[in-house]
Amino acid sequence: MDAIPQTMGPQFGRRSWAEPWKIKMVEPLRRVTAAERVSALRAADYNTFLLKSDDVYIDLLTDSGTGAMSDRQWAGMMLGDEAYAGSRNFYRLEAAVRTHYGYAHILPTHQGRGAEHLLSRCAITPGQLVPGNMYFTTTRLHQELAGGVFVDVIVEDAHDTTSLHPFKGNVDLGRLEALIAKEGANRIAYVSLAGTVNMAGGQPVSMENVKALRVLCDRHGVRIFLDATRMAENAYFIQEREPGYADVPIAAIVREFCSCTDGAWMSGKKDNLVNIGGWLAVNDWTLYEELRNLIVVYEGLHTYGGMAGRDMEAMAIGIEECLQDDYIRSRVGQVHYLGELLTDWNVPIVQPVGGHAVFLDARAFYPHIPQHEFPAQTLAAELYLDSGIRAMERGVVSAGRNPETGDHNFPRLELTRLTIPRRVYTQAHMDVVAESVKTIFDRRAETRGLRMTYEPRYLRFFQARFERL
Ligand code: PLI
Repeated sequence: MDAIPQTMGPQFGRRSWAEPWKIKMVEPLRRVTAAERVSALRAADYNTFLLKSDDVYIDLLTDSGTGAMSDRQWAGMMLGDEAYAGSRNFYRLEAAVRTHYGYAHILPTHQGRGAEHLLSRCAITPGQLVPGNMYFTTTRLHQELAGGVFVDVIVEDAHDTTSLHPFKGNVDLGRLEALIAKEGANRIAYVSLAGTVNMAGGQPVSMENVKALRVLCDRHGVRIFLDATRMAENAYFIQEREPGYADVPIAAIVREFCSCTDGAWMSGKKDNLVNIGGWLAVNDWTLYEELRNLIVVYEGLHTYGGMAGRDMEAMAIGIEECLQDDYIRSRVGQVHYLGELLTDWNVPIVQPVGGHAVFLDARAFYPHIPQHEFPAQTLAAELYLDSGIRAMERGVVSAGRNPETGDHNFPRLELTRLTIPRRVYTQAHMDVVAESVKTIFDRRAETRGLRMTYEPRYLRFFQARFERL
C-alpha cells in the first residue's frame, strides 16, 4: 500500500473531478521551432489571426467552432437530410431549441453574426439606442450598421479586473432606468443581454438580475434579446454561486433564464458544440414573420438558413450534450484549472476566472506599454514567440473606433484571451500554457509595444497588421 501517493484518494481528503468522456480519435500536434515562430509571426505582422494554423502548437485563439464533436454528433452527421426545403434535421433542431431554450419560433443561421444581422435589421429603427451588458464586436457592429447606438449598462465591477463580484456580467439596473427616463422608452430598441459576457472575461449574469431586468423592462414596454452563445456556462455559475440553485440542473436554469427574455441569438460554434452554425429564436409572431422573410435574402430558406442538414443534426445533439451537468462542470473546471495555476504565480488575470477563457490583464502585465502601443496585442505575440501557443487580443484593437469621432475606443479592459476549446485539450496542455505565460511574465520588463501599420474598416482585430516599436 506504500505505493499510493499521499495526495490521492478520498481517504486523504481529496476528490478530483474528471472529464465525462474518453478520447477516441486524436489529431497530432506539431511543435514549432523558435526560428519558425519568429518568421511565422513576422509574416503574420504580429496579428495571431493571420498565422497559419499549421504554425501553431496549442491553439487558444478562440472557443468558436474549435470544439470536438462527440461520437453521437458524428453519427448524427450521417443522418443529414440535404433536402433544400423542410429537412428533417431542421425539425430536430427546432424541437431542441424549443425544449431547452423555450422560445416559440426558430430560424437557423450560418453562424451567430448571421442571426445578429437579421435581428438588428428587424428590431432597430435608425437612431434608436441599444443598451447592453458590455459590447461584443460583431453584435455592436450589426447594431450600428442597422442605425442603432450601443450604450453600455453593465455594472461598474465589470471594468475592474480585480473585483471578485460573483456576477460581473449583471446589468446596472439604475443606469438602465436612468437611460430610459432620460431618452424615453420609445428610443430604446431593446436590451441586448449577453450571458456570459465575453469582453468582460466570460463573466456571468445572475438569475436575480435577469428577473429584475424583466420587471423593469415590462414597466416600460422594452424588449430583451439574449445573446445565448455561452448561456450554458452562465447557468453553471448560477448553480455554483446563487442561493437556491445548487440543486437545480443546468438545463432547468437555462430554461428559467431564457423565460425572462423575448428571444435569443446563438453562435452554435460555442456552447452548442458544433464547428459551424447558429440560430435565432423569438416569441413574437410578427417579428418572426419579418425575420423569416429577410432570412431568404441573406442566409437561405427558413428551414436551413445557411446550414447543411447534417450540421443542423449535429447542433440538435450538441444542444442536449452542452446542458449536461457533468459536461459543463468539467468544461468550466478546465478553464479554472488554468486560471488557478496563473493566480498562484501572481500573473495578473481577470478575477474571478470566467467560463470560456482565462483573460490576462495586459495593462498590469506590461505597465510600461501605453494602450496606444497595444499591450494586449503585444502579449499575444510574445506568447506565440515563446511557445507557439496562439491567444488573441481583447483590448483597444478589438474595441475599434468611435464611428462619429473616428478616434480609437480606449476600453478600460486591455486583455489577452487564452480561450479554451471544448473537449479538445488536456490538463497537461494547460500546464504547458501556464508555464509559457509565466516565462514571458518573468521577462516582461524587456518587452516593447507595437505600431499598427494597416487597419481594415470593420472588425479591425481580425486583419490589422503591426510592427514592433
Ligand atoms: O462567430 P459567430 O458569428 O458565430 O458569433 C458571433 C458572436 C456572438 N456573440 C458572442 C458573445 C460571441 O462570442 C460571438 C463570437 N465570438 C467569437 C468568434 C470569439 O472568438 O469569441
